Amino acid sequence: MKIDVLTIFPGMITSYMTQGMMARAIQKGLVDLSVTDIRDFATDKARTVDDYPYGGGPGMVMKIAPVFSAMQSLQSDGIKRHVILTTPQGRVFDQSRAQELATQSKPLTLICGRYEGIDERTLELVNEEISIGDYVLTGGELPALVIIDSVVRLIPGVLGDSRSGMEDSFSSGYLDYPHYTRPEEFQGRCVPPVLLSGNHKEINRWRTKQAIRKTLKLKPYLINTETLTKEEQIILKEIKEDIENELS
Ligand code: 4GM
Repeated sequence: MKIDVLTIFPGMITSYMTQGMMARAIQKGLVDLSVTDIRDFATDKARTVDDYPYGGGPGMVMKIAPVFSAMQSLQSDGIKRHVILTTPQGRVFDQSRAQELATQSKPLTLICGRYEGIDERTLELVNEEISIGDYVLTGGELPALVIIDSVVRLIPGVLGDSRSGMEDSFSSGYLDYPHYTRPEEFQGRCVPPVLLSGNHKEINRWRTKQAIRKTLKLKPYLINTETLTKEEQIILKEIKEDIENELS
């Protein structure tokens, strides 16, 4: 997957992308990342990328010209891109949008804004505004990295042969089931016995039940009762009975 990032802080992007799974994905050739410093496209001696807002008010606004030139330079290869601007105004990002971005064929371009905002006319270059949540940050770099990380881990081969992000628990629509590793007992706290049973059918059922139970408790809006499998419906009924029994 080809990913371009436009930013005035390229080091923020490269420092994250040269560690761990992201670095591995790049080494394996599964991700072709290029980071463009918007400041390289400023035309004055001071390499200015921001200016005062028309109409007055506090703060600075990111200028359109350097962003336009940086995009033009990218687009010189003639390849159509899916251009994302990370802003608080955008649709809030989630796992299903990550999946869609991971499976679409166009290269991804992420533009990171800074200052109080970006000149509105820059939106002409943008296919989609994405927000990572309803809060304001000093720049779009962290949101861009959040989006890239969540998309890259879904590319087949990134997580390794035995795991697939497309199959991970959140993709099933539920929160993850609880995990345990050695020791079997830590200062009186034991691992649930079913996990030591070696009975994989029972283990899978227990995990599904735990995942549904946790989701029902913490994020009930994630459960779509219309798309549950027969087995999930039975488990959900069981959970509701368990909860009632616990209350009485
Ligand atoms: C305004 C316009 C994204 C501000 C463009 C960016 C929060 C998010 C910025 C921008 C941001 C978010 C920078 N703050 N919730 N600040 O995803 O890039």
